[in-house]
Amino acid sequence: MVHKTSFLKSFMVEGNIGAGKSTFLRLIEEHLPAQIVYEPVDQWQRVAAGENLLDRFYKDTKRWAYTFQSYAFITRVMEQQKKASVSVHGLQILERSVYSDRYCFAKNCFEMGTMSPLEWSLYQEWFDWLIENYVQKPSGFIYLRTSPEKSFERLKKRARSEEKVVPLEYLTLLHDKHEQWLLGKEGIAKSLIDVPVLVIEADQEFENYSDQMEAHVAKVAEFIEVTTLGLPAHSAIKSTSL
Ligand code: TTP
Ligand code: MG
Repeated sequence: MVHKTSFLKSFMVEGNIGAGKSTFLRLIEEHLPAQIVYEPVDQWQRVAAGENLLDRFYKDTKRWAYTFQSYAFITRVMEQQKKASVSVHGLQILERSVYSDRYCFAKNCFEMGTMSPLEWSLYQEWFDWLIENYVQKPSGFIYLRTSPEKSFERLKKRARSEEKVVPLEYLTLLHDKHEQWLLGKEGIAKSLIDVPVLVIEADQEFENYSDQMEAHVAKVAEFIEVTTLGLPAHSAIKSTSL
């Protein structure tokens, strides 16, 4: 999130937990002239007084969901602004956004009953105000789409200790939320409906497969070019440079 006066164009990489967003962005960073903003998950793991908020959240979700979602929002804003202030590019590509916080995670917490109706109502009230007044509309979403089973497999492989308790069922719920939001455009703010979405099918491994990754990079480059310059898709240059 950047203040509305920002000149930066921003694209958000979305997708389930373990989809491979960080890995994807590390590889994108090698090919495209854009500033990459990673999600501040390390900040969620080390907060004040030596406490780990991500761990608290998974161990007692009902107690910590609202706190976690509030802190996730504010740290995302802080990280993006900090990066924007030193950016040499006119373009940012971010790992996730305040929109997936809300339309996937916070909404899911409310539906699962780990966020109370009061907390959900407070969350939406300040969220709407901040979005309306301080958030620049994203130029596009890049949806790294995986099956819940593949996200689960990758999550197990990377073995982030706080996530030991995450079951496949939870990833399935979050997968459905991503689909409803990014593909179905269900229940989202009017201002987001026309934001273009690029779907990258990502069940197939891309980390050590340069052909696969090159194809993804080319798609992302074309998407950014078409979206920011308003060109018809077929006229975009099919190369990895912008
Ligand atoms: P993700 O934002 O999905 O990031 P990731 O690094 O797990 O994904 P990838 O492998 O694709 O890079 O989630 C980070 C952790 O934070 C994960 O345990 C889920 C949790 N989380 C929430 O509980 N609520 C939220 O709103 C967000 C954004 C994350
Ligand atoms: Mg990540």
